[in-house]
Amino acid sequence: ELAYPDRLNCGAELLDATVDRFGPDRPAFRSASGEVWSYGELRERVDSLAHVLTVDLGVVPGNRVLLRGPTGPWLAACWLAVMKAGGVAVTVLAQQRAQELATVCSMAQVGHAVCHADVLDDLVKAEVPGLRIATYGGDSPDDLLRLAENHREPYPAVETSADDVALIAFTSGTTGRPKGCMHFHRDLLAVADTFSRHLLRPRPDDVFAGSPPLGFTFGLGGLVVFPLRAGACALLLEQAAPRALLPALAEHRVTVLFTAPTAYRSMLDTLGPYDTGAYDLSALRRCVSAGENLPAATWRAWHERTGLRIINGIGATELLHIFISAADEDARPGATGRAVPGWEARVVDPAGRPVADGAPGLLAVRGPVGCRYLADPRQREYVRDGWNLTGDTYVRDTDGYFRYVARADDMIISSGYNIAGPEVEEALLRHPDVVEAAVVGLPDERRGQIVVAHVVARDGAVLTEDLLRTHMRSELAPHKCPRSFVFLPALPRTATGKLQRFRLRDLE
Ligand code: 3SK
Repeated sequence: ELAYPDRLNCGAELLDATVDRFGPDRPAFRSASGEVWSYGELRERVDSLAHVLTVDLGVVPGNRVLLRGPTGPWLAACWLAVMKAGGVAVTVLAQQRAQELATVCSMAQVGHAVCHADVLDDLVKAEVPGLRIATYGGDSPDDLLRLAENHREPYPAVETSADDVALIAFTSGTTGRPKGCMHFHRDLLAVADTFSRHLLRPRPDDVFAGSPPLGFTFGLGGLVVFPLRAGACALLLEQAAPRALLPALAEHRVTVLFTAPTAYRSMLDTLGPYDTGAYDLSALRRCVSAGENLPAATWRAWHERTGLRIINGIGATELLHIFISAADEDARPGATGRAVPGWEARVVDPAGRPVADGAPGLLAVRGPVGCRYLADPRQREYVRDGWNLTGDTYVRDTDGYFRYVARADDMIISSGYNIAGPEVEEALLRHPDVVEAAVVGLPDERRGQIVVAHVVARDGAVLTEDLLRTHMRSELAPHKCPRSFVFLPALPRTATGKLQRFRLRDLE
């Protein structure tokens, strides 16, 4: 049971309390260029920024402040400054364009924005009425970092309530319709005190790194909240594509990695078939995968190559971070894991009644963080009787392990058979020349739907429809085998790396 005081400011808890516990000298953030910020330096910078926000920009507690920039120590410092000033951070991705930014600002009633100078254009183009924009990282005389030099004194954190909204995070919109999810100060600590504390078990000498951006709660949690809560260090990489990730893991002796299944596959491709080759990954001790289903084949290949057991997990922007997972000896390839301590999970039918173990149904979870959409009627669909329905179809085994079947609306019904796309994708990925695979159901007069596979072939491989058809017949029952195959150079993904199946359906 998590108990937090009524007066709680997560910025103060993550930063000031950590400095009090571990002292100011330990490293807090690093950047790819090798720059290191100690906890003491981080606190000074955050406090100066919090003064700028309140004195120069007029932010008062409760104001919503958009944060936009590439992942890096300054973006993380701005987030902490907004927290300490009692503001509400509205996080977006640096890649989001004018129209998307206009939508987010209007939905979240954003009055202030802190934006990196390099990505200012789209925010200006968004023409948000009344928006006060402050830039950082540029050469303007009123750049935030220049203004911060005028404020050297400590900033006492605003005494927010544990239940005050601290963060509005937007779902990445795999279906093209974003939703704003509100999270309280206590929620930010709760995800650290459940998943991170019990599964990740970080140490103060850990170095965290990964690919999810800070505008995605997977990244904000894994690369800022969890390391700070543990007094550890985070390497914040602006360029975290898989090709840049491997050298950074080796060079900075990263110990805890957060990334998605595609990045594990692409790193495996670079590493070559037998060992980790040119990359010294010997410091790595924790590898987390979330954001998408992790196929058993990817888990096994990573284990074979590095000796490390990936900590698979399922999380959601609505619930902030990971709520089902398994680590170490408990990890089971092909399963997501069990409910994280502090969370409950079950599988239910459309009426909300639990189904028998082994039968597929809708995943329902509840725990210290709940879904609170910003004025969206879909709230009623997501939360029923206090349980959050994540939109995933799952099976629970008798020993409490949860296995992913598909997104609930991605089940394919063909000639009366229920077919789970991920099972077909796993079989496609077992072909040595397939690097990415996505399966969708397309309308068909005779069968209702047919299974169509979209495949990205390994560079230089000669892969034909006939070869794949033969492979699939040896892997799966005939009704699950794709009727047609489409070869693509890459799969369509959101900026947070999630597959956009609706775009594959639209291809036809
Ligand atoms: O979207 C997800 O899958 C996710 C995973 C982990 C943590 C947070 C999120 C949003």
